[in-house]
Amino acid sequence: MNDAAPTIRTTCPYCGVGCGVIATPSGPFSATLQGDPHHPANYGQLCSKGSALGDTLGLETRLLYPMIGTRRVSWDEALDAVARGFRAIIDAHGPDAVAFYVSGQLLTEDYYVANKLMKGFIGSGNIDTNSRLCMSSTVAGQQRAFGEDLVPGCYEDLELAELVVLVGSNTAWCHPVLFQRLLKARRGDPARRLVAIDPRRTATAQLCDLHLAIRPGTDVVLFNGLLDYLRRHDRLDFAFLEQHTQGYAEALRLARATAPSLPAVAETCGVPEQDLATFYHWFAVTEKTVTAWSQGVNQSASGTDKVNAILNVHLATGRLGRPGMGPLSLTGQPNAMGGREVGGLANQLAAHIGFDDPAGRALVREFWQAPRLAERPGLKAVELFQAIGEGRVKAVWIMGTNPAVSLPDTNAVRRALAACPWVVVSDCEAHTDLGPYAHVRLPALAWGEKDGTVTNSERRISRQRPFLAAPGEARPDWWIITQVARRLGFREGFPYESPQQIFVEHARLSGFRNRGQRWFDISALADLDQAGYDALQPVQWPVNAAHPAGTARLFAAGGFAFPDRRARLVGLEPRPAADGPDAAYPWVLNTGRIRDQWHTMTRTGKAPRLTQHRPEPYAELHPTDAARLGLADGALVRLVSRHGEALARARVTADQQPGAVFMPMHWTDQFARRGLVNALVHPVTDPCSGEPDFKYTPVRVEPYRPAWQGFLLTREPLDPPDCDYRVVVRGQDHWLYRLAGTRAMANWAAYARALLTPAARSGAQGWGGDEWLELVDAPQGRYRCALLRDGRLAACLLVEAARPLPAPDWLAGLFAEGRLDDSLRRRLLSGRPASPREAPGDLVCYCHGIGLNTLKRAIRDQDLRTPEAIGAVLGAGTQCGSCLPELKALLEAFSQGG
Ligand SMILES: Nc1nc2c(c(=O)[nH]1)N[C@H]1C(S)=C(S)[C@@H](COP(=O)(O)OP(=O)(O)OC[C@H]3O[C@@H](n4cnc5c(=O)[nH]c(N)nc54)[C@H](O)[C@@H]3O)O[C@H]1N2
Ligand SMILES: Nc1nc2c(c(=O)[nH]1)N[C@H]1C(S)=C(S)[C@@H](COP(=O)(O)OP(=O)(O)OC[C@H]3O[C@@H](n4cnc5c(=O)[nH]c(N)nc54)[C@H](O)[C@@H]3O)O[C@H]1N2
Ligand code: SF4
Ligand SMILES: [Mo]
Repeated sequence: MNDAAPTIRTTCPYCGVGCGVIATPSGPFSATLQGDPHHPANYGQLCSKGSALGDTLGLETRLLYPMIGTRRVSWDEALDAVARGFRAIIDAHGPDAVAFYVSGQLLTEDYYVANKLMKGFIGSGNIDTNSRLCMSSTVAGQQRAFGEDLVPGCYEDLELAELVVLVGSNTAWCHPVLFQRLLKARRGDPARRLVAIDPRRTATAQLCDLHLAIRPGTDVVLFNGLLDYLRRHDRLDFAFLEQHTQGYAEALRLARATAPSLPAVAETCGVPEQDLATFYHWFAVTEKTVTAWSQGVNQSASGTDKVNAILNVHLATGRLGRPGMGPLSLTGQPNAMGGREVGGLANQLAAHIGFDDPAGRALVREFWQAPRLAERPGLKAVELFQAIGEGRVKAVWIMGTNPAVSLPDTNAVRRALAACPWVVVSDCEAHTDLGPYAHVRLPALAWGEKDGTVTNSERRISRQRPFLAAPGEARPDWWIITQVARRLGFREGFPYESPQQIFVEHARLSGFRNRGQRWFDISALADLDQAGYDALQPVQWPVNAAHPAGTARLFAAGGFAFPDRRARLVGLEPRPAADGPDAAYPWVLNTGRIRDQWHTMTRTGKAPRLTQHRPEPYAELHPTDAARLGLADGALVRLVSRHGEALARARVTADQQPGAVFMPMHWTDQFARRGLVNALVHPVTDPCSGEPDFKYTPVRVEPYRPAWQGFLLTREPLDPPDCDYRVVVRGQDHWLYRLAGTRAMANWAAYARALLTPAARSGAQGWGGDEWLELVDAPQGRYRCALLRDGRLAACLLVEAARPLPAPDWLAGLFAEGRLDDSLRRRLLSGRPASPREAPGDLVCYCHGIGLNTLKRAIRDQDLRTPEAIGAVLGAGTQCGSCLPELKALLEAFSQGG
């Protein structure tokens, strides 16, 4: 390869940290990637997901051509069909009978065009986004407090703060690079403190100085209690309150009424009074405090109130907008913020202008020359799919998100989609749970191919630049939407030929008749030509005449976005849960993320190293609950709610509280049978934001006792039939299927042959070089086989009715070997290596590929006491740092004699 291969600076497509990535193409469809040392979000660091981006660029599963049903069609035919379908329904039933459902993973330019088309030209407010499931409570809370959806602080504040409070945020797994920055700053100064507020003892909580394992849903009481404590201890900043705010008397009154004392709050929140006192004291005495939060706050029936409870204490202490202090919402998706900038939520219009302001509507109408601007907000995601189910909305175009997986109550969502007369889906992937519901599928460019901007959690706009060729006939989302807009008759409003043209229009709108009423203002970028756009450096908005180089922090001198320039403290009364546990469904189901998977696994599920950390859908339960159910760690469980059911592997851990179950959100029908957590989740939403209550569904947990369990390893993907439970994991050189069934199988040998050598079914001979090793013990319900092809391992199947199976990792490792020698062959059906030392165990350190067993042996044999010592010996934890919490937990377990 050429030494001076060109490098391209771009931005990671995963979380809202927004790390800079440098790509060096190694072919039209491949590249090597590394962290950008000059990007101010990450200064060169990447987490496990970012480091594995290169493994996710493969084209095998991409959607590469427009499809109508199962028929490949030309772009012209597809675009004509999409426009005709929408036009017919609009003409017959009006603009509110159609909708777009878009995504925080679209680029700002894509989002802008989609929003303009729906709200300005089709004339309906019905465009909502998966940010409704993610950031909308924060949007609503920030609007209530500041008058506009604004994040006052920046990442550097996390490093400057002396106290950082992480509320409902598993930062170590979900915003890993930011968490590493935080830990690194703390290493320099042990007096800095970290507090986690989360019902679970997460990887994040394990590295904090204090963890308040609150009862789920009680955050408002906790922060009301803090506000009252600050008043009692004379820590309020009355000068700030008087000069810059409104509503504090009522907020203080309600705080006192609802959270009057430490014992009362400790009781409601279910935390030790001493720990609560420590937290309140630290907060009271530490001016440089940052409170950061994420989905444990937002995704709640009281999400907006939780956000305001946090903003109240920062306003009451005047702690915002100055270095090292302030509230900091951690955004989920790479462009959750950019979507909010363009107004992609159904209850926003455009450019931080809402529907309720007539002057704002007039301004947007004039700027867009909009023939029929929407006059009122559209349907929010959950309502939107309910309206589809009821036939009120008859056409929907879904882009960059998978509502069949990620919305609550997916059984109802899927029924609605099945009955919807016109479903259009723009996606990069050919096989998703949504695909079967689409009448038309449009192939979108993916990360590495697409071109535009994203905005991270600290209001920083960065470029995503293409470094790969566009595969097949895939096209950028903005182009697809523009083409449909023209076919709907709106050519003049949609003249775009490049993302740069869209970006400058968006920048101009942000400054249009903006005399300081709207903080969102990037008018200093409105003159960028193509070269300027291509060279755009990461910059934090506002970027305008007053702040040409961008703005790190807002509000140090007040100036909130209400007409009176004052912020609002919101009086908060904790509301009872809309749907809580009862005798039939006594557990609370909490859901969320794992370290190495991203959402529906369309990309991270392809990278063998990312699938190893948590390879299977699981349900975490407290040991007392497990004992009550007679469940061992690793057994299968069935979860049932009023809305559906799911199967998962039990993980028994005291990190969970009794009465609570945690299940990750990632598994779809593509990767697991009955592993979809949203089949269980209730469609309850926050009354203010419409954000789903993903973390508080009443469920029942039952042991699931299959007639047999097994695993299958193969070199090529297969479709093993007759399983009630089935999970597929992509490994290096192999595919692993974990299987279980409730019906005893009569003849495993026949099953294996039919599956592994299909030719045998027709009576023909198998492959010339095939060799079977087999062990059948019918009375014990045991079956094991291995298929060797030309001496190399091609597949193996191990089944047990009652007894435990060996771990699959040793057998899986043999797929990398050439011809197996006699000693290996002899061991194959045992499933175990001659010496246990050869089995590395579950992967812990992604960067160095180090497994749990390897770590345990090193800790024991070499008496390692600290993560640094482990790092020195094995390298684990020294690169991206994502596994540090697990190393620490492992060391703790050892020091306690585990
Ligand atoms: N690895 C990985 N990283 C990601 C993503 C991913 O898919 N994978 N997705 C990205 C996206 S879009 C998002 S939105 C973010 C989400 O990032 P996070 O919000 O950090 O992640 P979650 O796991 O959804 O939930 C956070 C925590 O909320 C806690 N929680 C539940 N109920 C309550 C409660 O009542 N009060 C409090 N205080 N806490 C509660 C849960 O126990 C959980 O640990 O992650 C982003 N980063
Ligand atoms: N139970 C439970 N459910 C949840 C959550 C939870 O915590 N618990 N969290 C919620 C949150 S915060 C979020 S953000 C959502 C995420 O949920 P989704 O948005 O449904 O998940 P993704 O897998 O990110 O879906 C992205 C889809 O878009 C495609 N795609 C990627 N890039 C592009 C592109 O550039 N253009 C187009 N057209 N398509 C693209 C991918 O192939 C994929 O099919 O899940 C929500 N659902
Ligand atoms: S922290 Fe987020 S943005 Fe940074 S590399 Fe990891 S996933 Fe990408
Ligand atoms: Mo999200």
